[in-house]
Amino acid sequence: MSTPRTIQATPTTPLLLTALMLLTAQSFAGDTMPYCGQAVITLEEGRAPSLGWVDAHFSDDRTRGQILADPAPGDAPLLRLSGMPGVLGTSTTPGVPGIAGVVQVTDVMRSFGSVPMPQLPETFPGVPGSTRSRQVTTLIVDPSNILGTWSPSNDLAGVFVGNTVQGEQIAFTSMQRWGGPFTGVLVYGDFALRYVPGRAGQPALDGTLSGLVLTSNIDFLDSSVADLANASITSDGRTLRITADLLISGALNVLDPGAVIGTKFGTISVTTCLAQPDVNDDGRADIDDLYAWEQGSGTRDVDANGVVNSDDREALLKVVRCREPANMIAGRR
Ligand SMILES: [Ca+2]
Ligand SMILES: [Ca+2]
Repeated sequence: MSTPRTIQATPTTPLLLTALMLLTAQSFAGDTMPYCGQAVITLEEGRAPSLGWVDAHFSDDRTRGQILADPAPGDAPLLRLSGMPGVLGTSTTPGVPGIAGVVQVTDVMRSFGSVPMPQLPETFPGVPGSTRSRQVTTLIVDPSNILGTWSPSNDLAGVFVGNTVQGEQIAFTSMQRWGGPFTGVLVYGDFALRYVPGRAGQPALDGTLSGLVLTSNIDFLDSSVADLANASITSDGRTLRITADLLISGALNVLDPGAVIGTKFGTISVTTCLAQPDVNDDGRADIDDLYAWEQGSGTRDVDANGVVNSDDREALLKVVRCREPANMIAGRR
């Protein structure tokens, strides 16, 4: 009587395996890259000497020298909601604070697949101390599990994040210039949003850390300027949204002992659109997706905005080009 049962079991097993493999392939094909977006950042002035007042905000187009010398308020979006700026310090005299208030800046994200253009006389990736150090966006995530698929950065003494092991990041393109009761100015920017799992869930003075860290990359690379706390991290597959409080982090405290770690000094609201480059749904992003797109087959709305047009082709070209030859999505984790 045992023989018939063995025969019955044999065809069932491969069918089950096939079904499981199909399910697995579908889930891998959901990987996405941030293709456009911005961070709206509100900054509460006067929370520490090193955070006196926001003097100016500069775009990707400005060199390090221009950022130090150009007149306020700079060429990037800056909206003063309250307060009054002070008078900047010089090389010999300290700055004189105005009235601390709140300033909102908008910092444009660099698209995945986009390599920063050299801004003469500056080059890319740049030389700390003499040029900017513009950042690239490298994040590839499953929208249903953002932090679970965001590769981690190292955390050196709570001060440098991503200095030895740089995980994935969302790169921003602006530079903030601050005044305070010190000589000269302070500059924070070429921000990269990185992830340190060991910080996630940790209690801080003004909230609970998310593990996401805003690093500044001008002269002192990989500096942890702000921890994102009390965060909301959501995605519907088309858009990734991160809203959080900004808390003073380790690098600011090293620069300025008056900057108390964990103190809230603003908020951040990141909105990015997500590109889904696997047009032919085979679990990979490669040249075959471009062929499929050109032939009019597959999921051609790469930027998932509901319209198929040349923007989708451009997004796909960028992603496919920058992923050669390491173009596997399936099995990358
Ligand atoms: Ca594909
Ligand atoms: Ca589209």
